[in-house]
Amino acid sequence: MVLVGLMSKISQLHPRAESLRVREKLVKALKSNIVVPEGLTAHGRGEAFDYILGEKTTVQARRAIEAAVAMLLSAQRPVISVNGNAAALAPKFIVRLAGAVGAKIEVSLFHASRKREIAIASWLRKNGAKEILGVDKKFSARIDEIQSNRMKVDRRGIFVADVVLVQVEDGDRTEALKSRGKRVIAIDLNPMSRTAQAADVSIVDNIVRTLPLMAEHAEHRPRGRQKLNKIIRNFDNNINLKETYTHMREKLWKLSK
Ligand code: PTJ
Repeated sequence: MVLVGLMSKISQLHPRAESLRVREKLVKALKSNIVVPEGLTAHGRGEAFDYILGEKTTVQARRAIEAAVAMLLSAQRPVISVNGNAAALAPKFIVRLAGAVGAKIEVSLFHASRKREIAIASWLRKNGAKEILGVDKKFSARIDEIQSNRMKVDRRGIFVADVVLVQVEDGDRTEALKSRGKRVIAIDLNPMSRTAQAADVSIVDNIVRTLPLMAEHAEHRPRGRQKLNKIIRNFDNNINLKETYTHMREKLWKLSK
C-alpha cells in the first residue's frame, strides 16, 4: 500500500517506491522555494527517458562518468552549476563531488529570483557546502551569448571556469559556454537535448544515481595527470551518445517482441 498523504509514508514494498520518494523530495523542495513548478514537469520528462534506459546507470553513462571525473580533476578552475532540481535531489553529493575535485559550487537558475537563490544557497550550506557562488551581487558578471537568466554568472566561478558541470537543463547555455572556450560536462537523461548534443561529456543518467557515483569515483580513484589525460583523450562523446541510442533502441526492441 502506498500512502503519499499527510504523513508522506511510502511503502518499501511499492514497486516504484524510489521514484515516489524522489518525486516527494521535489514537491517538498517546491514548498521551500528551491524548485519551481516547471522543475516538476522537467523531472517528468527525465523520468520518461529513464524508463527507457532501464532506470540503471548504463555502461555508456559509466564511461562518461569516468571521463567527466578525469576532466574535473585535471581542470584549473572547475565549477559545478546547481539549479533547483539538482539542489533538491542531490545536495550532499554535489558538496562531496565539489570537495573531491576542488570545484566551486555556483547557483545558476533559469527561473531566477533572489528568494530562490538564497533558499538554494542556504540548503546547500545545510548540506555541508562552505562557499556558494552566484548569490553575492557584487561578483555578478554576464555571459551575453546566453539567451536566458543563466547569462548572469559569478565572476569568480562560471565566468572564469575552464570546466563547467551543468545538470538537469536544456538550452543554449552549453553552446555559449563552449564558444567561450570552456569545456562542458552535462548530466541529462535526454540524450537528444541540445545540452547533451553540445557537451564535451554527456552523462545520460539520473542525477540521483550519477552524482553519488561521481563523488565516489573522485574520492577513491584519483590518478596521475597522464592517466587522467589518457581517459579524456580516449573518450568520444559522439560515439558514446550513439551507443546510448542503440541501448535505448534495443530495450524497446525487446519489448516489441
Ligand atoms: O531551477 P531552475 O530555475 O534553473 O529551473 C530548472 C528547470 C529544470 C525547470 C530548467 O532547467 C528547465 O526548464 O530544464 P528543461 O529545459 O526542462 O531541461 C531539463 C532536462 O533535464 C531534460 O532534458 C530532462 O530530461 C532532464 N532531467 C530531468 N530530470 C533529470 C534530468 N536529467 C538527469 N537527472 C534528472 N533527475
